[in-house]
This record gives sequence, C-alpha cells and structure tokens, in this order.
Amino acid sequence: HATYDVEGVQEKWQKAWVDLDPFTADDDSPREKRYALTMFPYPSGDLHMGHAEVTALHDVIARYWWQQGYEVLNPMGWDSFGLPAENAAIRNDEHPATYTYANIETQFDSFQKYGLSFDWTRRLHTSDPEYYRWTQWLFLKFRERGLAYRKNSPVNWCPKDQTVLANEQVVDGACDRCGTVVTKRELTQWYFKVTDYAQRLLDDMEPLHGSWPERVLTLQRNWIGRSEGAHVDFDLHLADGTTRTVGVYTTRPDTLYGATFMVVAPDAPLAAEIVAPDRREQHAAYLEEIRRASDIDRLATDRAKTGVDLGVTATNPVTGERVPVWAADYVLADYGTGAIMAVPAHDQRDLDFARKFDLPVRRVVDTGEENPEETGVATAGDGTYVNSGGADGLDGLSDKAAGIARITARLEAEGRGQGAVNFRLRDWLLSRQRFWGCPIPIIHCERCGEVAVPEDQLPVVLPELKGADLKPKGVSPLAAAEEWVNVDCPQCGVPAKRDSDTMDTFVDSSWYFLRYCSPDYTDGPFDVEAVRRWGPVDQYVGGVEHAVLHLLYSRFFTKVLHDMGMVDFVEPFSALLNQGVVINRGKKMSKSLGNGVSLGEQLAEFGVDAVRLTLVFAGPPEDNIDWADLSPAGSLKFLQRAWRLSGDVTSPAGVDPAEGDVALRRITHRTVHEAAELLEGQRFNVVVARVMELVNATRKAIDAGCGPADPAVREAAEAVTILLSLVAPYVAEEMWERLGHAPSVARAGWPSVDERLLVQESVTAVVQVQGKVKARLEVSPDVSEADLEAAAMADEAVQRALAGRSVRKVIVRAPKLVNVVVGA
Ligand code: ANZ
Ligand code: ZN
Repeated sequence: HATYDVEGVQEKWQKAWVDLDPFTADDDSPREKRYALTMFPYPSGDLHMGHAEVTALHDVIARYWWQQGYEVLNPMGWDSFGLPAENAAIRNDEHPATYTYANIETQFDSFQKYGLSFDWTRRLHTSDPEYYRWTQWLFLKFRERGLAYRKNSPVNWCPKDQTVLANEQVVDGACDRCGTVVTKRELTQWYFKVTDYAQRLLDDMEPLHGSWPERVLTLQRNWIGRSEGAHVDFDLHLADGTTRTVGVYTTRPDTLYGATFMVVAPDAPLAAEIVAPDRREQHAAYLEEIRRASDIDRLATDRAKTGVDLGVTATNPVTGERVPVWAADYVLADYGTGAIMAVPAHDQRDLDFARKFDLPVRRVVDTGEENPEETGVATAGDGTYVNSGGADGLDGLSDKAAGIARITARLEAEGRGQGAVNFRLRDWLLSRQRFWGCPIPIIHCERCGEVAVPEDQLPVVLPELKGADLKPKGVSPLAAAEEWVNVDCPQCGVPAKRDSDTMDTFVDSSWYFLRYCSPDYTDGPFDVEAVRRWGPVDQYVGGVEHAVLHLLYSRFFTKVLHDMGMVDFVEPFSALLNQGVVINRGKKMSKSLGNGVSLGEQLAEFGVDAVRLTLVFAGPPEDNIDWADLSPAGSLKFLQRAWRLSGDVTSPAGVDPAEGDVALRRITHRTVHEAAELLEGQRFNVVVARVMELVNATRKAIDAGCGPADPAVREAAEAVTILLSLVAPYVAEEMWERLGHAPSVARAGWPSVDERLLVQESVTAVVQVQGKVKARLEVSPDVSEADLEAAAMADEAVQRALAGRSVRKVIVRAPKLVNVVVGA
C-alpha cells in the first residue's frame, strides 16, 4: 500500500498556510459572524495532552463554521501574568518576563505545528503594557461606579505563597495553587463589589440552560447561594447595663420560639464590642485559637464545637425570655450579620453546641420523629408547630411557608424584623502581594487619600527589578522598588506612594474576549463597534475547573460593561462546552505515578493529524479520555486509507456527479447530512465514525463496485476530505490537492446535500391472500413486521380479496412478503 509522508506533509502545509492565511477574521465581511473561543493558557512550560485535547475539539467547531460559510473569529492569546512565572523567576533569579515570553514563544510554535485555525493576527498577552493599560482603566472605571473599594478585613492567607486568596481560590481549606492550608489575616485590600450583581448573576443564567453544562450552572447557583428568610432583632443586655439591638439572619424565622441562645462570630467586631469585661481574656484566647481554621472547617457539621460565653444576655423577641449570648467559630463573621439565633432542636450545629455546653433545647416543630433533645439528632423537616406561642403564635399550624409568612409579618408589624434575602456570594478580593501582575493604578497621598492615576498616565508599568526582591515576604515586592513606588501626588503634588499590590490574574482574564475583537485599539479597552460585530462569544470551550472563578468574574465584568453602555449583551458566553480530562491507565497523569504521556513524543511518532483524530474520536467531548484505551496507530492507519482514496479517483475535478453510482451517492449525501446534525449537537466522535464508514464504502465502490472512474467516487472522496479537514487538517489539505483542487480545503465550503438522495430507498413487498398476489406495496427496507402487516391489511385490494372472511393467520416476512390465510 502506498502511504504518505506524515512529516513532509506537515512541513509543506505549515509553510503554505502562512501565505494562504485562511483564518484571519474579516471585520468587514458581509457574512454572518461566529465567535469561537477557547480558554487561553498560562505560559507555563510547553503544551501538554490537555491543551491538545481541548484545542482539537474546539478547532472542529471553528472549522465547521468556516465550512458552513460563517465569518469566524477564533483568536488565541496568553494569560501571562501570575504565580508560575513569578515562582520560576525566583528559582532562576531572573525577571518573570523572561520566563513568560520564552514560554509563550514555545507554546506559540507548538500551537502552529498543531494546525489550529486560530487568527494569530489578534494574539494578545495580558502582561503586555498595551493590554494591562486597559485592565487598569477598567479598574478605575469600576471604582468610579463604586464597584472597586478598599476595606480592612480578615482575608484568606496562603502562608507558602505569602499572598491573599479569594474565597474561590480556597479549595477544601487549602490554597488551590500549592495545597497549603489557608489561614486568616487582617489586611486592607481592594475588592470588586460583585455582590451588587448577585441577583442578576443568578437571573441571567436562566436562558443558558441547554447551552451551558447543567453542572456549571448548579455550581454557580450554589456559589451565589441565594436564600430567603428574615432579619430578626434581638435586644442585647450588656454588662455595663446598656442595651443594644443586634440583627440575626435566619432562613427559619418560624423556629424563633425555639431560639434558646444566640451565637456571634468570635472574629466579628461585634463580639469584641459586647463581651463582658470578665470574659475578655477568654475571648481573646479563643480568637487566637481559631485564627488558623478555614471557613470550610468552621462550617463543617462534624467538627467539634468550641466557644466562649460572652457574659451577655439577649431577649428573644417573641417569648420575651432572656437567652445567653456565646461566641463560637461555627458562625462566620462575614456571612449574614455575623450573628445567629440558635435553634438547637432543628439545626444540628446548634444542637451539638447546646449539648456540649449544656444549653436548653426546645422542640418547636413536631416532625413525628423522636425528640432531638433525647436523640441528639436535630429535625429539619416539616411538621406541626408546638411550643410556639399557642394559637396566637404558630401552634397547630403545619405549613412551613405559612409559618414563615405569619411570623415575618408579625415581626414587621412590631418593628422587630423584616423579610430578607441573603447571598453567600462575597465581594471579590483582588489585591495580591505579588510582583508579576497588573499594578493597581492608585496613589496614596497623606493629604488626599486614595488618588486615581490620571488616565493619560496609564499604564502604570511594572518596574525593572532594581531594588525589588521577589521572594514572598507578605508585602508586595513592589513596595521595595523605591524609585517606582515614590511619586508625587497627582492632585496636590506632595510626595506620595503608589499602591504596591497587583491585581488577581482573574481580573486580566475577565475581559480578554472583548479585547480580541479589536486587539490593537488604542482609544479604549475595545472598540465598541467591533464588539457589537463579534460579541457575544457563540461557543466557549474550556475546563470545568473554571466553573465558578473565571466564568463568574467574566459574567460580572460583562454586566458592568453593559451598564456602562459599552456592550449590548449581558452574558459573555452564549454556549459553553467543558471538555473531559485526558488520563492514562485510569489515573490522572502525574509525575509521581509516572503515567504522563508526552504530547511531543506522540506527535513525533504518529503525526499531528493522527493525534488530533484520536482525541476527537475517543468519545463524547465532555467525557474523560483514557489514553491507554486509544490507538493513535490505528488513527494513522485510517488516515492513510483515506489518503489513498484521493489517489485512486480517476474522474476529473468538476465532473458532474449526477450520473454517478446512486448507491454510493446515497451514502455520501446521508453522511454529509448527518455529520452536520452531529456537529451541531457536538457529537464529534460520531462524525469521525461516519467518515470511517464513508471511506470504507468508497473503497468498496472502487475495488468491487462502480470503479474509480465513476463520478460518485470523486464525490465521496471530496466529501471525506472536507469532513476530515475539521479534524485532520494536514492530510485533508494534501488530499484536496491530489484531487485537483486549489487550496485551502479549510475554506472549500460544506458539501451540498441533495435532499432526494436522503429519501430512504424503498423495496416492493408482495401481499398474498390465500397464496394469490393481491397487492404490491412500496415500503422502507427496514420496515417492522407490525408496520408491514398493518399496511397490508389496510390495502383496499387486500380488503376486497378478503370480502369479509375472517383472518386465521398472517405470515409476515419483512420487508418482502405478507401472506394472509383466511378461516374456513
Ligand atoms: C435559625 C435556624 C433554624 C437556622 C433552623 C437554620 C435552621 P443559608 O441557607 O446558608 O443562608 N447562619 C446565619 N448566619 C450565619 C453565619 N454568619 N455563620 C453561620 N451560620 C449562619 O443559611 C442561613 C442559616 O444559616 C440561618 O438560619 C442561620 O441558622 C445560619 F432550624 O437560623 B438559621
Ligand atoms: Zn495629594
């Protein structure tokens, strides 16, 4: 068998594509637009199997759109600020830019060799001053709108990376980058006010059902964590004889009669303000003890309960009882009001606490289960209210919604509370004490306070390393770059200091998809018209690890920009695909397991096309791929088979296929038709299977059917080539040329489908009555026995032949024969 030279074909087309330039998106094209986006990488190291998979899948979509006649924007760039570069710089004692831009070039070369249809004219790097100038500009605009602010608060602190982390970057209590247990620290930090957009972030997800993975929507919904309940006011009686009103947030105001104590977060300012003098020392000691615990630990139901009695009482607003007030770390300072009413009978954490510290438990909802006071198991379900203020209260009622409504109305009427909505979502902490990030464009002046760097002085460019030591020490290395940090106040001119923190890299990636629409624009972050032309992203492809971080932040940015009148949509990504993970022998690839598969080696051995085909063919795109189950060698064999077709065709290019072999033509047209449907449904692996079938059918037609000169063979080979161009672009280009066409096959256009060839072929079924032929029916070759029998019995000629006689038996041999036997 003849085979093609994989390496040679790659080199040849790699060069040719530079001039052919098939994928530069034309802003002025009259065609309908499509925006295909894949998450841009961090420039750490070279590309790996994960990149190979996601980009291969993504490329199928982009190339399909081109073939369908859309003008496709498919850009790529680098998320090039961040810790990996900074850590490498510390290791190698060099500037982070050195590492970053060297890796970018390596990855760029690899992407190019991998044959992806990116529009490289729009390439961007978030660490370029031309880019981060606009990140700074956006920060200032957000600040003008009251959406960026500074506050002092306890923050998540990674002791290893020596930097603060957003809540989203703390996974199971550990830093999501290095795995170190996260602790708390008090710091003055910058925040974005995402909470202002909580309800809209929730509401705007509605239309995304069906085009975003349900799993991601659920994660976002839970992250936003909307709950309904009430704020209830409790009067606190302090040790000095004064009274102070404190609100609690509860989702169960209907259990208020069972609130037998109150708990405040030990680290909330309130605790220090109300604690009785003789408990102060105990409280301080307790604060020290809990400092290291993460929020997740603190909220865990199975954690041993600890706490301190603050020596203060509160009045339960419906029972009038005096109840004790404790501080305990299972209540978080920055959620709700940082104080709760404890209802031990119906909340497990409250019950555990009550049992540990011997506090009263009062059941107020009878669920038919045993009394929590005896079992130690809180009952959270529905039931009938008891011990709840008699008939004037809730006693006897057995409808939770009605109970909540009644007690809330009463609290409102008495001015002791009101219905409330609460969100778990926190504001986005964006300051980082790191060097390799976007500088925060603020100057701190002793006289004027926080002063924005004037727009015409942007970007605030990172300094050379002079004086800056990158080793993490808990303050930003920028603070030590004296020449950089010391400036005159732009407002009053006295000596002042630049803000020395940099922004979380998630800020950089929250708007990059807009920048691609006009990457060289100098009058703003993007040209509003260009975004109107290309936005929103029609298909976003990337990992599910970004379900709450990047995707939530990008959605937030888009909404703010919408409110600023800069974009006319509210959701940035109309559809989202989360690809699966490439694993090996059942396990995640890792150094320690020694099961890593080197992309470079696979490409060298089997070629780009075979590796891409293998990844696409492996299964549904959202499923994990086990490399051990796959056969890139088999993929290459198939590609060779396909390629041979292009050499066997002997009819000339442009020949009219209408006269060609109908059987083969039917297969070709059905394959093209189905492929389009499958591609729309993102069932790429099935498309590959269909192409394989078409290759087999064409081979059969050449060797044992109509022969290589039949125009239907050319038609089939051309369809194979165009379909293959989505997955295996190099060999497809080569085949297209061998078939006598000018390149590039990438823009050849989707093969047109003749509807008449899609109609199922029919066969003739004979219907006999008592062995005599009475009718002939045209039926589908795969008609069922039941359908064939029904059609036969409904036939007029058959009915006439039966003439009212009773039918004894019907013998059906689908699709060819029906024999009706009549009774005596
Ligand atoms: C009384 C009660 C009785 C509660 C009951 C629950 C069940 P979500 O849905 O998450 O909003 N809570 C309020 N603030 C808190 C804080 N800062 N730290 C820890 N827990 C806090 O939950 C709201 C519920 O979580 C509130 O309703 C409160 O406990 C608790 F049978 O109040 B509940
Ligand atoms: Zn000043």
